[in-house]
Amino acid sequence: MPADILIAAELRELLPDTPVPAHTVEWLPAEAPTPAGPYVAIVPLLSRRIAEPELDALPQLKVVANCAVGVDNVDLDAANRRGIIVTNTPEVLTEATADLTWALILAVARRLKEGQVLVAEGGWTGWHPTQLLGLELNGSTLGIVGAGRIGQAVARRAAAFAMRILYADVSARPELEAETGARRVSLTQLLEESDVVTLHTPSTAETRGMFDHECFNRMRAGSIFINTARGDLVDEAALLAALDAGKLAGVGLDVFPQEPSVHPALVAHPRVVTLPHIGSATTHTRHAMANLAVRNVRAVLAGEPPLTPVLR
Ligand code: 8YV
Repeated sequence: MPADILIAAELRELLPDTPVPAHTVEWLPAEAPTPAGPYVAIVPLLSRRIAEPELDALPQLKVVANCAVGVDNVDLDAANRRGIIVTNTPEVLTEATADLTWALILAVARRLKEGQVLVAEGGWTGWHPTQLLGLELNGSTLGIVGAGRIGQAVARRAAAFAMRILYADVSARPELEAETGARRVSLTQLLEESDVVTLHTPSTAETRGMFDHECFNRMRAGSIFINTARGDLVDEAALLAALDAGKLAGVGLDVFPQEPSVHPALVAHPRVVTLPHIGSATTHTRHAMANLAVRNVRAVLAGEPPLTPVLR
């Protein structure tokens, strides 16, 4: 049977040989363009753009099962116009991404990159009472921009560090407030009062570039900025300016506007921790993401409702 399903080749080792019974898979290498043909389903990674030209070339397509919670690589309106279902992989990656956010918060607050370099390069001459002093999280304020699933999971972990929690979101989260004491405030108040600001909003036409000069100017002197959401939420020039001006004590980034390229000034900066987009990179979570994407394909092809549709 000719292949009728396209799946990103990088997912092959996470999936069974025949992930969708009665269908044949063409494993699509990262560097290969999206082919034209009578394929009925595609499981792309975030790195593959699925927009008008790709959809025009796939006239039989029923479902785009993105293997990511973010769907900024998919033109949702173009899919919608053609009646193509788009699904994503929420829930399964929430805890892993929240963990990684905390890895960055801790690494930046306690200056791990500088400490590691000091030891590795032989510059450590001994214990010193004012060496590498960082931010005491206990009693500090954590500002969560975007209190969706991941933002909320980050907030729940803050209780263990006795942090005061603020969040800015279009929706109130009464359950989160009851559970963690988090308080909903405006973005402006959050920026002015937080010692650590962490981004958890999706990348949309409304949020792209939202973190600009004005936002960084409003942040407290000596605060910390963390982004495990999407690189294009941040105006990188504004971020670099805030670092140069000494406004930010440190920055932790897992995502960048032009991945996999990372601005050399960020890589070189002693107070900036840069990671290669590994928020969801645990064995458990990556298996769960790949399997959820494929279960969405199976459901749609069987004429059932998808498990995790992206609603427009
Ligand atoms: C993925 C992510 O690792 O799910 C997302 O939106 O950013 C990450 O969890 C990556 O996008 C896989 O395609």
